[in-house]
Amino acid sequence: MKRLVSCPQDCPDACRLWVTVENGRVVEVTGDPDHPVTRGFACAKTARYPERLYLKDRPLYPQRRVGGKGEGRFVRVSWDEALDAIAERLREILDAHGGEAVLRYNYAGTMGLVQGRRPLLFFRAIGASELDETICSATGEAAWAAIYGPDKLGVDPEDVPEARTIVLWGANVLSTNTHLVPFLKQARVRGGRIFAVDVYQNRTARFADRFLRIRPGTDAALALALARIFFEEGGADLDYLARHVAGWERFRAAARGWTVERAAEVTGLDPDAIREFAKALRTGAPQLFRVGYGMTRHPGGGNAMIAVLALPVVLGSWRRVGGGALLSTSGGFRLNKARLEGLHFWKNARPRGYFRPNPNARHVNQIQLGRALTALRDPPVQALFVFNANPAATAPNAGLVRRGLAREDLLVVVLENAMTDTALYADFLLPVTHPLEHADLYTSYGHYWLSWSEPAAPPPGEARPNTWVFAELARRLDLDLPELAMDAEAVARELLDTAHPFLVGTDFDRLKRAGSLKLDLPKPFLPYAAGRPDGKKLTLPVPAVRYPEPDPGRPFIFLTPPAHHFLNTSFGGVAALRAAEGGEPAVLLHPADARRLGVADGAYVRIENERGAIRRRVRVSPATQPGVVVHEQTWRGLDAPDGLPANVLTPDEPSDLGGGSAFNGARVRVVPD
Ligand SMILES: Nc1nc2c(c(=O)[nH]1)N[C@H]1C(S)=C(S)[C@@H](COP(=O)(O)OP(=O)(O)OC[C@H]3O[C@@H](n4cnc5c(=O)[nH]c(N)nc54)[C@H](O)[C@@H]3O)O[C@H]1N2
Ligand SMILES: Nc1nc2c(c(=O)[nH]1)N[C@H]1C(S)=C(S)[C@@H](COP(=O)(O)OP(=O)(O)OC[C@H]3O[C@@H](n4cnc5c(=O)[nH]c(N)nc54)[C@H](O)[C@@H]3O)O[C@H]1N2
Ligand SMILES: [Mo]
Repeated sequence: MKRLVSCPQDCPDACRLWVTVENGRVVEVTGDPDHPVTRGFACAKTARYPERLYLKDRPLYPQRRVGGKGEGRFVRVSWDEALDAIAERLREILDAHGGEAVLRYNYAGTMGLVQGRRPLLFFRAIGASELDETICSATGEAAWAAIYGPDKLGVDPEDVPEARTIVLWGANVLSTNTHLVPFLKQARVRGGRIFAVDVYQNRTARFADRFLRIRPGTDAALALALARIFFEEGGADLDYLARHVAGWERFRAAARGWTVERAAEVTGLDPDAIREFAKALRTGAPQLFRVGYGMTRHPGGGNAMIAVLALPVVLGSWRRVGGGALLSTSGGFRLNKARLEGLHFWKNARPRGYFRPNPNARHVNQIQLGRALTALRDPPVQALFVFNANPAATAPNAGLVRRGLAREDLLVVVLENAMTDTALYADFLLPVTHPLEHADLYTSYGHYWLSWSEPAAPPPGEARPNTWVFAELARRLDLDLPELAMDAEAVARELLDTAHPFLVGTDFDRLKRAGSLKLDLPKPFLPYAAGRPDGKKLTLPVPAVRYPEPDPGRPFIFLTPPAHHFLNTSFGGVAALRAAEGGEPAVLLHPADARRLGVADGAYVRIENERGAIRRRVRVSPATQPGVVVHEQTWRGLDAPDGLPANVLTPDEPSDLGGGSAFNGARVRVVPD
């Protein structure tokens, strides 16, 4: 039997996949040839779903901890036993400390709106601490909003073949957005030129026609120098700026200080390479800037992104099909989310029993989970529910996260369909369905297709969907939450009940029949051709240029970008994908640094800073640059030689904008082992 489903992963591609099922098990996965973005190919990761779904250590039954915290020793219990015990402890906590003593930690293990977002309603009902979901896109979002306003509307990837100069700026699309590549190749066939701006020579850098290897965290300097050239030598669209943009004169004045020579000094780029890049941009309209979040994951990353996102505004690129910027397309999906996550409880709900919605509940920034678990008082966090995430590996300052998870008095409940570093710390490990085993509605952040997905195969063991687990807990707390009992189809109908013009033609029945439907975007789609979609002007703020200063005590920048064969840690259990990544985590070290440190290719080093230390094998490679150690992500601690994830070294101080993560701001020492 074959079924057409949506790929649930946290990835811009949001593919449609054909899944072959035999004897109730998924045995093969291929890309849907009829989907205009998936175009018939599955990536290296999803092709491995047949292994990923049925890993030997997948939790199949509810389990209760018997060993010490973090040891991962469990006994099987029944669902009733697990849920009764969790509910009893929750009642004690709610009685003694109130709702804020309960914290959720969730992210995008599934992009499905039902299993991804609906569980939040349970936490809002009991007045739990709020989690600010900042780990990935918060800084980029804030930078986008500063110029373009609240709606994130990127260039339609299907228009990319129209672009003539394409910049892949801090976006390793050959690994992280592979379904954009056919569009890039089409643009190239039509005469388009492709530039990559990155810190190390990844797959995208090798694919590009020109690669600019920039020092980490210095993008604002390059962007301002380019802007200066556009204003002084031509390219700036003064008509567009005058009509549709506020603040551009101040931006122009700020750029004036950034000569090519000064930018070259800061960025480490060759001045002629900057001039050539500027010339290609100002003479090669339409220009497309495909920007990634990598450059935002720095202490000054938000402002760096503002500087880069200003370029298509200065050039007036948005006026032409294929021109502009593409960070995310998520703002196109104007679903009716009023009731999805329980935010409506904050309006006029009357408290009764444990139903105590609290619009003033304290906020916990997710990148500071370790601090929240170890330092918060009044009340301390007493119960943590983890779903759709693996923070013991993926959150910054992971050593502190682990110390928090190891607290004897903290109830840790983990909902999982795979074994993870976090699951090892669970008091109760609850088996949940994989998204190929439940129905859900999917949007995308890399294209404009909405999709509906039905289960391809039955769940193994006693796995249940997230929403079932929270509905059962709600019942045990006498919470009357009919929303948690609604099936996925009913939730999807509610989400699609909107009058937004992008969704007028998309009712649920039509979507169910088609499987996937494109939003009704205006044709041609030129969202910022005449200012913001809401009629206001765009704004060009003056970016604060802040780049890494030398730090003799910690001379290396520790860069942790995504690995080609992983999707965060979601495929970490698949041996073939670990093998494709080299079998064990390794770091790239530049030959000059390796010589200086006396480290040979294949040797082990200690990488350390004030937060902790990890042991890794070295690959000596000119793909990185002197002073930068690259550790591709995200390996589970479970698979590292020392049992520790790279994130024990990364900072939990937020970046400059939006409270987002600054993983790539980590500074370290490298010591031969
Ligand atoms: N194969 C694979 N695909 C994925 C993922 C994965 O783990 N693996 N993760 C998914 C997720 S959750 C996300 S958010 C996206 C992320 O996808 P991307 O946006 O591509 O990834 P980033 O982490 O943002 O890093 C992109 C690039 O930024 C570079 N970079 C880091 N610092 C700087 C800098 O200061 N300046 C410049 N110019 N470049 C810099 C990194 O070297 C890296 O090559 O990918 C998704 N797709
Ligand atoms: N050093 C460093 N760290 C990083 C990054 C980096 O660039 N550098 N990237 C960051 C980024 S961009 C992101 S987005 C975060 C991601 O970090 P996480 O959100 O922790 O992502 P994953 O590790 O993939 O964990 C998702 C988990 O959800 C589970 N899951 C899948 N479907 C379901 C379901 O239906 N129900 C439940 N309960 N679970 C499910 C999967 O099995 C998986 O274990 O990591 C961040 N961490
Ligand atoms: Mo992400």
